[in-house]
Amino acid sequence: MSGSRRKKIALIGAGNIGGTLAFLAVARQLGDVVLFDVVEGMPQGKALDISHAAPVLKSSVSIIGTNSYSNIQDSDIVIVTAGLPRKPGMSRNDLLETNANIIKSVAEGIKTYAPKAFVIVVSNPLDAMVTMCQRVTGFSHKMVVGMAGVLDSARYRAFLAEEIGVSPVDIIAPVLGGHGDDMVPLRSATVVQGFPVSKFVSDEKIEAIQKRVRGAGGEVVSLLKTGSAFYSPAVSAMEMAEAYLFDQKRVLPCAAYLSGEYGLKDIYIGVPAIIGGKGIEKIIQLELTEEEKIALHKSADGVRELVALLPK
Ligand code: A3D
Repeated sequence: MSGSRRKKIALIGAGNIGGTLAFLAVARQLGDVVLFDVVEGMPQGKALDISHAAPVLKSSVSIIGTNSYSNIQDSDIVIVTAGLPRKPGMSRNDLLETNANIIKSVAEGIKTYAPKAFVIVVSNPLDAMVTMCQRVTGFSHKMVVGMAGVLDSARYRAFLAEEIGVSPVDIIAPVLGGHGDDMVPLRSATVVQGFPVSKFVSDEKIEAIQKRVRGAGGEVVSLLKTGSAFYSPAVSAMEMAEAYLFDQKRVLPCAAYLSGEYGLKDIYIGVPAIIGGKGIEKIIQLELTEEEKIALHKSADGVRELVALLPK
């Protein structure tokens, strides 16, 4: 990353998540923000609105909206939310073909104008879209990552906190695997301030909560009727962005590229990783139970099936 100038944050896709990210980035003064979308006027309108919030937010960073990739030139970080969200009754996988073509064009724009950026992909189906983005940019695997685990874990934490009657802040509840119905909430690593979750909740209740976590995205879609969750995906992507921009060395579950870790190779899938100023600095290898290992590999099979369907 460059030295003294303000950081530059490019957001590709100015829809529900992109717009929320733009607001958060300005409110937190992460750097100068460029909000890109193919729809003419919309990113410009959202950027103008947010720029009028800046004085009240006591924020000194700038924000512009654009339909031109040239404006993302030399961005330090790019967060990709371009693509269709689910409608009620749809699975994330139903978005594959449309979003793969969108990600292809987005990745070409990033490759041309922001070749040194750390890229966080949010578009669904997540594991396949991050794979596509890395393939087209040709960037190092350490610099292209997918956001899903922070959100899936946050959902798990929120549901557990509600059940137990404690703050979600005190719960660590990692979710690994692909961002789909086969995701793997890790009971063996789920703790309340270091104490095993089984001290607080019955096995049956944990099972029911894990099932709800797997379907939580769909639960939001069916309530909203148009669009999918956006506040929680936006703050989750922002947590990863801050870990990179401020070299925080955070341990976060994210869709990272594996080269043999967890017995998996040449695949993007959700695992705990350290994010710092060099991107994905390390994959953390946890001791999984036999049941969790099987579930992770089953989830990986599902990701591979989707990746095989990606257009060349
Ligand atoms: P939405 O509000 O529809 O915004 C998507 C934006 O992408 C729209 O403004 C489109 O105009 C724009 N777009 C379409 N084509 C292009 C293109 N070629 N280049 C640039 N922009 C384009 O959706 P959203 O913000 O709610 O969701 C965005 C994506 O995130 C969807 O694919 C969702 O399924 C996905 N999502 C992922 C998670 C994860 O946890 C991984 C959670 C929630 C949503």
